[in-house]
Amino acid sequence: MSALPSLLAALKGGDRRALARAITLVESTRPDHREEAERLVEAILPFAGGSVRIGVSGPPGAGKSTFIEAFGRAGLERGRRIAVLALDPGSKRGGGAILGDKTRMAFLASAPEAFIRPSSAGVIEGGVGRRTREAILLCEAAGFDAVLVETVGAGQSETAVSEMADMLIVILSPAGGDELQGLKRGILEVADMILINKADGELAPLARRAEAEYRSALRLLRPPCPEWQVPVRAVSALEGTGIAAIWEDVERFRAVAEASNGWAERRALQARRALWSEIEESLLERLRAAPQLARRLRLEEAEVTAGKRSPWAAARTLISLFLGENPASK
Ligand SMILES: Nc1nc2c(ncn2[C@@H]2O[C@H](COP(=O)(O)OP(=O)(O)OP(=O)(O)O)[C@@H](O)[C@H]2O)c(=O)[nH]1
Ligand SMILES: [Mg+2]
Repeated sequence: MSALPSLLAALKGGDRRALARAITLVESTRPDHREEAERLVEAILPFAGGSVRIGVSGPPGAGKSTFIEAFGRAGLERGRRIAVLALDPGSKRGGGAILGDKTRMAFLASAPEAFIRPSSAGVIEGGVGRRTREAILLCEAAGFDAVLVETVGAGQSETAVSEMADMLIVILSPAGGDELQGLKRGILEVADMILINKADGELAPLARRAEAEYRSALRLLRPPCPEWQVPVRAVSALEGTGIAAIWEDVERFRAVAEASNGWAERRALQARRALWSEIEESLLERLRAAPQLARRLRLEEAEVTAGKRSPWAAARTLISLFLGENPASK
């Protein structure tokens, strides 16, 4: 009765509707879906891995979607098949942001060689979906050779996206001179490439100045990949200036990272980290939902809150109970 074999065949054939269905299945939290999704992901693993995974992060409104539209278009012209996973926490506001992205990426949305998937707010945590990693694998199995993941850089999300991307492109707008301070430092540390967008019209001189500023700021930071000098470029996503050339940077980055084995190492490290975060999240989920623990969980929590019991001891008791051990015998 399972529809899995036909879904798998359609997916491998590059069918975009099958890909959309597969991602929905993988994002589903229903236990029966989960089991099927896991089997699907296992089955496509041998066909995945063949793309360049590009994270596109940056502050709200910097022009990430506009960049992806222009960059994706340039990629299609180079014969690439482009998949876009847009993880917009703004979509919490309703369907607005998703519709916005569809219009901002109008060309890609209608191109037969492209696939766009805006993820709903429900599956997004910290700007990155819990199942984005699997969604990337599905895109690869469907034959997409560049997967672009858009996420708002709001603290942790750029690190989360750098956990699944081969290359992280950070998009900044020229206006915020004080962007350099505080907040954005984290983003600069994980960036493999920095683009100062909106280098057009009145903003062009500002963009050039920001370009020089970021370049010198970067000299004080250790690059994420030692062999790679992080490029800083002023571009205009709206007018397309400097956008097509970014594909050369991507290819150069790949060549450098592959030569030093950094490419494979990064992916291996990411897979290992994904395993551990999966273990952590699943264990916690099961512990929180364990019926035999429910009453005791509330009790211990109340005692800890009231300062009558240490969190340390309470956690140990709860974990022992969860594992079916006798908490008294420690
Ligand atoms: N002048 C100029 N405006 C741009 C450029 N790129 C984007 N914009 C404008 O900036 C605004 C935000 O662009 P988006 O592409 O939606 O930015 P975003 O970073 O995806 O925004 P969020 O996803 O909401 O965080 C829009 O009004 C764009 O038209 C550019 O290169 N030059
Ligand atoms: Mg956007």
